[in-house]
Amino acid sequence: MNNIFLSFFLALHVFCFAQEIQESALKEAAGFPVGSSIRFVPFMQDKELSHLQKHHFDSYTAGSDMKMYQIAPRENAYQWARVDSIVDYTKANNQRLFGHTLIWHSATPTWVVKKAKKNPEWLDTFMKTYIQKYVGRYKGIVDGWDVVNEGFNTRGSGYRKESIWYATMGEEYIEKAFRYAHEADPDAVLFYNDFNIERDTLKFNSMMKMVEDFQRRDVPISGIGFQMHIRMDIPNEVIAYTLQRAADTGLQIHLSEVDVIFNTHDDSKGGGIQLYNKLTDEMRLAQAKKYADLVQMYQEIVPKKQQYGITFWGFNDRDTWINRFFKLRDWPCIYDEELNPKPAFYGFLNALTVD
Ligand code: 9MR
Repeated sequence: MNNIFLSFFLALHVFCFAQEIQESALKEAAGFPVGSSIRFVPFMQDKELSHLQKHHFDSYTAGSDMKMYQIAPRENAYQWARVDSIVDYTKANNQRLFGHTLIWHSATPTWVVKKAKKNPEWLDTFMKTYIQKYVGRYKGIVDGWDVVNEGFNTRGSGYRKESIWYATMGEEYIEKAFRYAHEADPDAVLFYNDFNIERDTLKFNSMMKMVEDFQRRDVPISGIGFQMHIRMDIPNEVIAYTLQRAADTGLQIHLSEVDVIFNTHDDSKGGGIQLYNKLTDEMRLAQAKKYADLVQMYQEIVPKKQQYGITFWGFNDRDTWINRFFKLRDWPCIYDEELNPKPAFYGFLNALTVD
C-alpha cells in the first residue's frame, strides 16, 4: 500500500516539474541578457530551481563558486573542477557565463593575506599569475569579468584602504588587474563593480574619477557594474542621475546584483532595522513598481549597445542572501518563498521592451 502511495507521489512530482512554467520567460521578453546569481551545488540538486533558471535566464553569475577563496584555497592548489562544471552547464543551456570576481578584498584567502604581509613584493606577482591562469583558462568562454569588486569605501569618498590589495600595492592594483586580465583575454568584457554607487554620490564620484582616468590613459576597462542592492526608499532621481553619468562614459553598464529591500539594512556591518515584519499586498505592489522603474530607467538611459544586462542576486525570497547576511526577514526578490512569481516579477516583465 505504502509503495502505491509513494509511486503516486513520485509520478505527481515528475509531472509537476515537467509541466510548462506559466510565466513568460524574462530572457525572451528582454532586449538584453537577464541573469541571476546561482550557488551551483544546492542549485543543481533543486530541480524546481534549475527549471526556473533555464526558463528565465540567458546569463549565469556564480554567487560564490568563482571567487578566489574557491579557486586558490591553498598555495599552488588551483581548483577548477567546479568552474568546469559550470562551464558545461552554461554551454548545454546556451547561457552566457559571467565571471564574478577576480579581485575582491573579502574573497581573498587568509594564506594570501598572510603571505602579502610578510612579503609585499610577492602580491603583484601572485595577482598576475592568478589572473592570467584563470582568465587564460576560460578565454573565449567566460564572456566578461568583474575584475575588481568593491575597491571603494562602503560610505563616502575614497579607496578602501584597508584592503590587502590597496595596503600592499597602492591604488595601482586596480589598473594592474585590468591590464593582466586584458592580456589574458583581449575580447573579455572587463568590469569595475561596486555597491551603493547608485545612491552615494560621493562614492560614485570617486569611482567615476578612476574610470575616467582609466579611459584617458587607455587602461582596458570596458564596463561599470552597479550591484544595485537597492532599498525601496532610494530615490529614482538619484539612480537615474548616476546611471546617466555612467552611461555617458560609453562603457558597458551591468546591473549586476539586483534586489529591492524593504528594511533598513546596515551595509557597513550587517544587521539593521526590521521596519516591516510582514509583507502586505500594498508592499508587494510598491515593490513591483520599483522593479518596473528600474527596468525603465535602464532601458531609457543606457543606450542599447551599452546594455550588458540585468542580473538578480538570487531570484527568490527563500534563498536570498539578505536574510542570512543581515539577519533580517525581508522579501527582496521577484519570486517568493514558495518559488511563485510575485507582483515584482510582473512589474519587471511588463516594463521590458524589446526595442
Ligand atoms: O551572496 C554571496 C554569499 O553567498 C557569499 O557567502 C558571500 C561571500 O563570498 O558573497 C555574497 O555575494 C556578495 C557578492 O559577491 C559581492 N557583492 C555583495 C554580495 C552579497 O554579500
